[in-house]
Amino acid sequence: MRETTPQPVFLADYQPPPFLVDTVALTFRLHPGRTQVLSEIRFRPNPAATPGHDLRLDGEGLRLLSASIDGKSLMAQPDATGLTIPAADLPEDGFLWQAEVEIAPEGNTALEGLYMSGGMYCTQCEAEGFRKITYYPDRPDVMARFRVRIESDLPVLLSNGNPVDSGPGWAEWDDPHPKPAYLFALVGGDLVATTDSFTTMDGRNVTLNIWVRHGDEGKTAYAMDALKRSMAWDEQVYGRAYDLDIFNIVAVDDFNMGAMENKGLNIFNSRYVLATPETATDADFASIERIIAHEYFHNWTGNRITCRDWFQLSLKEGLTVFRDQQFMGDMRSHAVKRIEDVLTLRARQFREDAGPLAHPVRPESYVEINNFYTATVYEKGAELIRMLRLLVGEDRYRAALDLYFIRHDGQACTIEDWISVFEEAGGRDLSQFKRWYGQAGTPRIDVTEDWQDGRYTLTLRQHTAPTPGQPLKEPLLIPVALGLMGTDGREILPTQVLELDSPTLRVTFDDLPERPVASVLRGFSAPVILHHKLQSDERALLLAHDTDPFNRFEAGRSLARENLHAMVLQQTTAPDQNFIDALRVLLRDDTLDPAFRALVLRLPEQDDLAASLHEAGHTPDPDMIYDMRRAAQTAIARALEPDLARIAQQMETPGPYDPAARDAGRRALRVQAVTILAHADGGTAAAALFQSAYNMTEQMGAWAALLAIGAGEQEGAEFYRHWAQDRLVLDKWFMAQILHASPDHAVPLTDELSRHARFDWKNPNRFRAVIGALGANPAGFHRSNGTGYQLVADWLLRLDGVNPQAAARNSAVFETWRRLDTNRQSLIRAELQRIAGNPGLSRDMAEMVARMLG
Ligand code: 0A1
Ligand code: ZN
Repeated sequence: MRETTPQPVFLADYQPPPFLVDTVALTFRLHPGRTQVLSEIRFRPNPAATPGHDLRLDGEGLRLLSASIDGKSLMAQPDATGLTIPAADLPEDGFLWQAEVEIAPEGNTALEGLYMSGGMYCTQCEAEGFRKITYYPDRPDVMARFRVRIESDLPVLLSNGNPVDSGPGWAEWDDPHPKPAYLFALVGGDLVATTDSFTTMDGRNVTLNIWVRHGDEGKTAYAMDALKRSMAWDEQVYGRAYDLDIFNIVAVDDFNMGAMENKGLNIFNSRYVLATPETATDADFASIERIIAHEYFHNWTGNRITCRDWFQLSLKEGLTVFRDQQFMGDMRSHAVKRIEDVLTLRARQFREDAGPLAHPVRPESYVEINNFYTATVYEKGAELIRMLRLLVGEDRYRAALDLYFIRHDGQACTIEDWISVFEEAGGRDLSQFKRWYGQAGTPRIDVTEDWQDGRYTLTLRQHTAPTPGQPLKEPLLIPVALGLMGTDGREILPTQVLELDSPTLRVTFDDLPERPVASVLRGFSAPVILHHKLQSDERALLLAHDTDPFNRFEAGRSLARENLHAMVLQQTTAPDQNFIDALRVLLRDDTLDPAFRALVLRLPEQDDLAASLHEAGHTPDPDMIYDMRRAAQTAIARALEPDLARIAQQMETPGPYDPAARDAGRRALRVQAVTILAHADGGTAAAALFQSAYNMTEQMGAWAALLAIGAGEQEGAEFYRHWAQDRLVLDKWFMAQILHASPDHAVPLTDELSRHARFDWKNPNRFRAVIGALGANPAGFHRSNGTGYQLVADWLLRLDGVNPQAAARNSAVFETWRRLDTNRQSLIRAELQRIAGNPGLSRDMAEMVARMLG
């Protein structure tokens, strides 16, 4: 709870730690209300810091029982955030700190530090949770060797590193790799493991365990398979092998984020581990594969090489996201993966960059670091690495990474260290590129064309609008991949990469036989908003023939967006015939990957339309967007009914269920076809699919299609009866109803479901499935009477009292408020002010609402 106004931390104020830690020995005597933590920490003065500092240790919510230095007991007086030992009391050459503290994991609802979930002990220490376990210099640039003893009657006791020994009621672990405290982990519980093994390229035999609650052991096979593929991939592609004898993964039900890369002991939100064909959708399987890989890849990019301070968070997160994207592309389809990644980037990161929460990939200040685990740090950070690779080429990218691993292994690094290896291995100056890390906002590129006497000229202009705290923007170095297509659909010029490094760039092409159609920003070569006016027949040409699969998709998407904009602005009730014709051609092209067809067939989401209308200078009206999107679906459904029905038949997968890309793509197209078809056939095909489905993908997809046309009540009841005992499937039951509720029904339904006996609001997954789902239903949430805003604000305040981090994350539903009409703006402002004025507000939430109110 807030007692004084929290002070921001600034990147510019970084100072090296005055003391380093060589070894840490911890003993845990686990008890729900009174866990004792004994620590023995060997400190020595940091030669890189000025001498004579006091020793400052972080510590929050700890009951200090005793403390000593070199065996001499101390009367330390902790304050609210830690304790200080005066320099005069510290031996000059180093010393042993010993302390005993008591903590209460059962009362820890914030899920940070040591807490309990379903009778099991677990930890979450990133970013600053270790200070809730014991007194320590809780900062990533202090790296130490940890040895841990756990005492408890629970059968499974785990920590980082390799097991040393164990007996009845105790276990000891030793981690030979120095690590920051945020990578510490401990688990104690009555768990069951799926066990396998992996032999590394340097011959190390590694035991792999996935630990789950009894009863869940049949749901771990896919996660284990993904883990082994991740380990092999990192060896093949990056030359990185695993470095311990054991790798443990534990699934917990109460977890604020997706998962955590603790050294040798990854802790996962159970939704990213547990899956069977009957309980998990293809999207769930893909998330499991990606997140298992992501956490595993952190072993090198995050753990062996970590961050100097939390401003450098993207050093590990942007890079690890980029690596998991590469892995998923290799496992599945690069084309489809790229499209999906760009859709996520636009939906989450462009949205963040366009509003009051915009911040650079490397922020310059923060109040609460947990508020900066954002799409910008993660997804935009990954885009910066993708651009670097494009700018230096694949071979030099690999050379730069080799250099990074050799030079910085065991260190806590900065973005400067990262850029330097690219400058050296890439052989070029990247000082202008580095601006991407410091400048917030999504650049806009305007493309204009000129065609005269066989000479074709393209002009590119870049502009970045001001963002909070950054009124002036400098030109960035933007790689723009470009190709030219002839009107007969053949490629005239294969892809080349232009470097737009000033406000304007002009390129000319001579001796062309005809005016070409330019395919700009192929592969989405930079995270920018592209404005390139084309005629709809030119877009149709790119949709049909572009050699770049991303731009093929993009041409279809632009056509869809332009049609929907026209419908919203002119209030016409149907899209153009040529758009529908283009969709028909695509639907009938059986040479195309079904997953690709499913993506093109999907209309831009309501939030995408609101953002693009706003970008074009309009005030988006959520109700109108909802109505017009539905009208477009109906027009498409009527026009393409026979084709959609044929696809729904043709894309049947015979089973047994295979989560791999081929069948997943067929299911995606089938569900998409049935979803659109529901707008013409009243849901007949969807209801039939619901009944015949042998997997969760089709069952959920069919039910969602029914919900979206106001049907599906009976199916919902059936779904509940069947799945009420499966907590992850129950999340889907809550979420789907709210997500697809009609605009006037969404708020009352959310209110009703928030009173449901199974709405366990302290569980972050369940909270997101109910309150979060309302925020993801734009026309429902933005009801013009403000009831959606009130309901969400009430719940955020309630959650803030028990789990500030989760509450603050969920508060970002309000981030788009300034693009709305004045009525909605004043309703939201009032709610944000109501939250801000709450006396016991957490630091997390206080920072979020202050930034949103600007
Ligand atoms: N490093 C993890 C994400 C993570 C961050 C913070 C957490 O708790 C505050 C938990 C997990 C990852 O990138 O997967
Ligand atoms: Zn990560």
